[in-house]
Amino acid sequence: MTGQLRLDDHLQRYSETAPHALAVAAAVDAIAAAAIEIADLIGTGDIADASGLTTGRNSDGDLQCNLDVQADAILRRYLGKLPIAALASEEMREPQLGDRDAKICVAFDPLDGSSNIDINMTVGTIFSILPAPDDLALAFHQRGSAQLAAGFVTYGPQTSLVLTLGDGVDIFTYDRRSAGFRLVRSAVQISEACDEFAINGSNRRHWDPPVRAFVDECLAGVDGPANHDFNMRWIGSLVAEAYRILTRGGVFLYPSDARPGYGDGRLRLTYEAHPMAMIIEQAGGSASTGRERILELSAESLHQRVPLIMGSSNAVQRVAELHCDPLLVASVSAPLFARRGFFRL
Ligand code: AFP
Repeated sequence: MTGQLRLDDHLQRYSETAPHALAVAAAVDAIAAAAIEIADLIGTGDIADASGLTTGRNSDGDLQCNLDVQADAILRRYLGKLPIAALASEEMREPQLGDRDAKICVAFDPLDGSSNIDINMTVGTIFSILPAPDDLALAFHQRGSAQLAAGFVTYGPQTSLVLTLGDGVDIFTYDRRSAGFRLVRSAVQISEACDEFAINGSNRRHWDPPVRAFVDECLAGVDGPANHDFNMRWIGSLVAEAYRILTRGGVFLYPSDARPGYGDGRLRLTYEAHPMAMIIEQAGGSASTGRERILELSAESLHQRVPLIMGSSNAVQRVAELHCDPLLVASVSAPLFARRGFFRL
């Protein structure tokens, strides 16, 4: 049964497979240990002032709560004990260079979705593990396809670690009785077909036409070009959306939009989109900006944003088709507008 395999046994087997594997396994083990401490901290909520109240802004201007800072410190404490060539975090202005002889670099978002903490919703830690380049100044300018491993932890009803080591996606859930992560799902696969879409619909007036056309197709359901009814979700927590897609398929969109500062969307390439894209593709899905495959991209700056459309490959492909073909957008939109007088041009 999958529930018997412990994470540390899984990592032990992997660590013997390649020269960098031992370093990758040690980093994942450290992140898992840090996650248990973070989960305990979040779990106390306002009892221990582990609230989501904002205390300021990080180096990139994002609102920051005390738990963002505490989670960042916990991860850096555990990872700091390992030989790591370069470390980067959403809460750090610049990467921190370390052991020049180390084989790996690690980037992470210590607490994604932290604006959900006060409403007791699932938040998470996202991480990306890369090979250490000869020139460490290039550590976080590598293409997403260079990643050796990627994963995220959900702090929700379960504390679960979603992990890819480059050979499929496995999910481990923390077992408080035995104080260890246990395998609950192996070789996770995302269905090609899509029954659910996730986007923050309040931004509709700011979207580019291809995104608006895709969402309108979903809303038109069996009455429109998709000839299929969809459900909609928006949790406001990337890790929760990703976990749902890994569980029952679907598509997540955080596109660029016309709001100031959202010309490249909201999500960061290095420590959000790259790791999520590796996980989604390893599970048989797709991850795109709408025009380019996320894993083909390399960051020009550490906190660079990128549009992210990820999940069931049929849906991601449809969004890409709409981005490539303005005539298709027009043909999709016209009947929808005509049929739905509210949008009559
Ligand atoms: P926070 O970490 O500031 O809560 O942002 C979470 C997030 O980066 C991602 O997890 C969500 O999918 C997305 O932002 C929600 O963005 P909106 O609040 O604009 O819907």
